Amino acid sequence: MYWNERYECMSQDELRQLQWERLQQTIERVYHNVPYYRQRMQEKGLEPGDIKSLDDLQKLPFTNKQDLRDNYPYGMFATPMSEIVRIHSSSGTTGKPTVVGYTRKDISTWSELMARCISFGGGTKEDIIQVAYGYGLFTGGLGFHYGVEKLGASVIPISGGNTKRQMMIMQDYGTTMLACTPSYALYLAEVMEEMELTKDDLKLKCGIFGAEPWSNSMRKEIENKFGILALDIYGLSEIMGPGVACECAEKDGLHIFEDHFIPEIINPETGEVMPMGSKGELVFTTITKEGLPVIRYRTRDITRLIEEKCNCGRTHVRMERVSGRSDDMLIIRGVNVFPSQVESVLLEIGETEPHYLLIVDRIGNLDILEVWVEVSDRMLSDEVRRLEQLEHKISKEIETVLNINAKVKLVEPKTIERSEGKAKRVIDKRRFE
Ligand code: DLL
Repeated sequence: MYWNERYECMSQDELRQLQWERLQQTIERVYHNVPYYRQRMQEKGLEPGDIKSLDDLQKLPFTNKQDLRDNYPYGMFATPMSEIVRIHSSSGTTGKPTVVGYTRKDISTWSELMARCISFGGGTKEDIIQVAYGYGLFTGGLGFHYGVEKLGASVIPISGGNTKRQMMIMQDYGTTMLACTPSYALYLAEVMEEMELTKDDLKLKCGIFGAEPWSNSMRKEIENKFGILALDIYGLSEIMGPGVACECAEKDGLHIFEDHFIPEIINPETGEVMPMGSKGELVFTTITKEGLPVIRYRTRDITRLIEEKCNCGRTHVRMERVSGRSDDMLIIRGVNVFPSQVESVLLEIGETEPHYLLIVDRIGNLDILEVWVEVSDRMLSDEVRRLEQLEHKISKEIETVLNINAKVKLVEPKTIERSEGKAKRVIDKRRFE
């Protein structure tokens, strides 16, 4: 039933001891190998020896996405490049992406944790697992891929897209488990119906879905349409990729793999650590990573930790499903999008006014992004063809930069509501509750 019972069911005492040993090693490693961390610690008058217990972790400064970007591309790596065997990167920032590197041991840990996640859904080496997360710089595809191989199941590395073919393969190859974003799973279900297939034509029994927020009602819909168990998987590139936390079959929170990551919940406004059970921003410290160890990384994801013992017998703390973000990042069709990225595209083109609004909706099972931009009266009095050309140009540029399709609508001056405080740049009509 367990993939690695020794670690999954460790007693609290043993787990804290293991974390403490691993944390010390990590702090030594970053202090000696990463100038950024050494400098940040020195600014606070800290040396590795000043961290005397797990509680002292709170003395260390936070790390943000911006810190990774400031040290682009490899400045935060704690090993020479000769030890790095894989590079991924995350989308979702204006300008440069975040680059992450893995040593051979990091890849092995990641595969181990992914094998754990797949076994949470009942996966064994008998299974045939269709990985429909994107392969490439995104961590979803390859992260799952290596986990399936580690488990000894058969992987179908189909990547995302080509939905009819996905369904054909699912039917013909006898896929038993599916890995993709929850919104893509719903889209697959829709195409299944269009192809006049039913769940009885498939051998699917479980799906492991994540990389974007979803809800319990979406879970029910996916479970009913495919007749499967649908589990939530969480992760982020900076910490590892998928497999930082995953739901077990109890479907009551995601177990965070505490033998490799130490979670904290902080108040996103003040940075203070909050008591167990409070809702706030999730922060992670990695304690086994070699290539890119991270100390107190602010995920911006909002959740709550659940300390009570889980019925599955595993002892790792659980997190509630992510309920929002403390910044304005959106996830549209699995792609991380910051409104500022759209803003810089508009500024770059320079033919519009600086007022814009992103409207995100879900039509059928697909996320739709509409971008409203104000143009001057003079511009509006131009020929329709010129306006259409501009809409097209903006939409194409957004696609190039963000890798996402957007419908651009040029609107009259003052159409977009002005605000006295923070500008409201986004209307998200999707429901994740
Ligand atoms: O999305 C890694 C991943 C791949 C996770 C496949 C699960 C499955 P990034 O592209 O770096 O990495 O995006 C990380 O996505 O901070 C969350 O805001 C969001 N996210 C990831 N999983 C979930 C989830 C991958 N289960 C960002 N629920 C994170 C809600 C999620 N949000």
